[in-house]
Amino acid sequence: MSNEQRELTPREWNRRKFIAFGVFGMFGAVVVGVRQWIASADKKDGASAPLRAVLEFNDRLNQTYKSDAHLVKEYPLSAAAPKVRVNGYDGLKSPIDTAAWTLAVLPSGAGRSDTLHLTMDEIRALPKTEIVYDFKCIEGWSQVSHWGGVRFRDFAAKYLLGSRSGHAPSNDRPEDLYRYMGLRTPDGGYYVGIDMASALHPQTILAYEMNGAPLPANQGAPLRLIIPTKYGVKNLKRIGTMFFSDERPPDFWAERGYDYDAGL
Ligand SMILES: Nc1nc2c(c(=O)[nH]1)N[C@H]1C(S)=C(S)[C@@H](COP(=O)(O)O)O[C@H]1N2
Ligand SMILES: [Mo]
Repeated sequence: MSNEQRELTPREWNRRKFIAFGVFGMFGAVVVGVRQWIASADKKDGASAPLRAVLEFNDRLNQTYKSDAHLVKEYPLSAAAPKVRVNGYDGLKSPIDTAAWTLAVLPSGAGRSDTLHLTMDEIRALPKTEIVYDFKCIEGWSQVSHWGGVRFRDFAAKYLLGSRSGHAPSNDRPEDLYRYMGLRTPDGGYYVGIDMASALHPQTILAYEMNGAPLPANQGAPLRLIIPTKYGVKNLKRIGTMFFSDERPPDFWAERGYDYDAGL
């Protein structure tokens, strides 16, 4: 009979139980100790110092992912789906007269005290960019799709939006930026908040074309947000109003329990 198959004597059993409970007990003591350390540590911004350190680490990681250096993968035109899925009709339920539409930009920061009303002609006059990328919905589907429009950063530089100073905004001067951009549909039926670093990311665009043609109504005509660094929920269709603030703008899906950032 080999050693492994031999039955253990009661003494050997006891010895094993003793070791097992000893290891278990030590593990438990470590868990309790760490919990007490976290609970007794000084608080910083409402969280104990050890937890705050973890949050700050996550924040730095997040900022790195949002930086200009981190680009979402792009695809050749041939990879774009000819028929793009439609998902989400909130804020799109009434008909839209795209000829009469204007984008309202609420006042914020130095230099502007009036609401700006921009026409599609003014927006189309800005440098045009295109992107083909894998659009991802939080519900679990994704699709390579092709969008055209103006980079948000070019738009913001032209109209001097999002900065406190009233100068062109830049991720190189985060202290001069409002923390968020808020967007909502003309009827207020759908609304999102976007952190400024992500809004100013080089792949974020105010899109007016899909597959080389003007946006269809159910895909956000005349103007929608395309923000490849975030899930579909943040890609608001049919933008009516834009504003900038340090407080988190109301966000339709965050109010319904989804992650506010919805970053990828
Ligand atoms: N106005 C508006 N924008 C919206 C939504 C919506 O319900 N209303 N749904 C969002 C969600 S969850 C997704 S996945 C994308 C879908 O974009 P698509 O219809 O062009 O595929 O739009 C986003 N933007
Ligand atoms: Mo979605």
